[in-house]
Amino acid sequence: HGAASGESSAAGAKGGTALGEVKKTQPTVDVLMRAIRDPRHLIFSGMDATAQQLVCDCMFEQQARQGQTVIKQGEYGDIVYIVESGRYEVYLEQAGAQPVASYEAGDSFGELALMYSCARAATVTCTTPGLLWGLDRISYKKIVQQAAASSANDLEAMLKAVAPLRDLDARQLMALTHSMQIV
Ligand code: 1OR
Repeated sequence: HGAASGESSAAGAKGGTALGEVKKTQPTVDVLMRAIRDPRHLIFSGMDATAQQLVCDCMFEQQARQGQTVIKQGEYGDIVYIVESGRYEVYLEQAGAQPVASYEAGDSFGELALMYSCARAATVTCTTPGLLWGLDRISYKKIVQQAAASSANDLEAMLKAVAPLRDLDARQLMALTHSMQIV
């Protein structure tokens, strides 16, 4: 299915495209926003509120069947998931037949392949029928890049207002903006 078949196909097949909004009910939005803001989910929790809202808007629905392998260790992966319902178990080839972790509503998985551009580090299977929400790699990248560009713009506007920096040209201002760090 989608996870193995190219970067945008999974979202495209569900009617969403990269950065395209997918309609959701309020209870689903509540589940997703709570999970996106959950400090355990590093892929989302470090984003600003605008980016978090975009993540929610862009997530697309994926039904999970009982017994389905949602993620297979070693494969290419381009979707991070939030669980709306169902139960999911994590297996590591190196750990044998016993699951090493499990997920249920409000949990998230599949972030490692997106954050570190690596193969799937574990297998995740669905043990009850369930509903997942996915964010594809292209949308994720665009959201992160937009957030970076927008904070660079804010910072540049702030620097422009600082009297001693008023004579910098656009190139110098940009160089300064990009060399600054949050401390
Ligand atoms: P992913 O994109 O690699 C598999 O696809 C997902 O399983 C992974 O992201 C995590 O979200 C999730 N090691 C690797 N992946 C894990 C692990 C795990 N637990 C959950 N996932 N463990 C071994 C650490 C040495 C944790 C065992 C408790």
